[in-house]
Amino acid sequence: MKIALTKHSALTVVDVQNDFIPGGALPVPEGDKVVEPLNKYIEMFRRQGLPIVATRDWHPPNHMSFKEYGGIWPPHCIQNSWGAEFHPDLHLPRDTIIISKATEPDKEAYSGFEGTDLHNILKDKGVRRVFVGGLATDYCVKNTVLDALKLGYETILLMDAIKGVDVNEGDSERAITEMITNGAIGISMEDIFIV
Ligand code: VGL
Ligand code: ZN
Repeated sequence: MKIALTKHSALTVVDVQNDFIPGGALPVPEGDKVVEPLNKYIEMFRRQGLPIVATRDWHPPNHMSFKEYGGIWPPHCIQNSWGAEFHPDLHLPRDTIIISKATEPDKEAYSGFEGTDLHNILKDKGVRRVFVGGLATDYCVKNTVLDALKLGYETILLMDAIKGVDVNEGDSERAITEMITNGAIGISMEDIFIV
């Protein structure tokens, strides 16, 4: 599957934060493995002068997704903590558009579009095609991709730059199937060509 990096393209790097990396509070198995391929995608988009977005889970200390507040997760990605920082090896350019989500105590938001300005920002830049990679395949990547599709973006899933939590065995595989069924196009680095 070949896919063009058109001038209407943008990269979205989802939640590559310390807490989602082995050693963090909510580690995604092999989560660190997405950093190297994502750096290559980042460089590809940067060279073409295309927008790069990085979403981040940005929870208050009393967020409803945390176990002690009735949720299912250990506390993670608390605003301004080490765990909420982007992985130190992720080479985000200075002008990266940072999107903080799930910032309110009583609202969960797995998607980078939910309760944020992301759609408006991309629309203003004339973006029609979004390339999505990062963490976690079965939560924030999935919800971001499904929202992008609903909003009418051509949505490209970067198969070589995603990892899932797999709370239940097979969750990531099922998430990939769901994204593809809904219209996402799964590609790898070598499928991209520059026009
Ligand atoms: C995520 C679980 C809880 C994610 C965020 O970024 O996929 N997963 N909060
Ligand atoms: Zn979270």
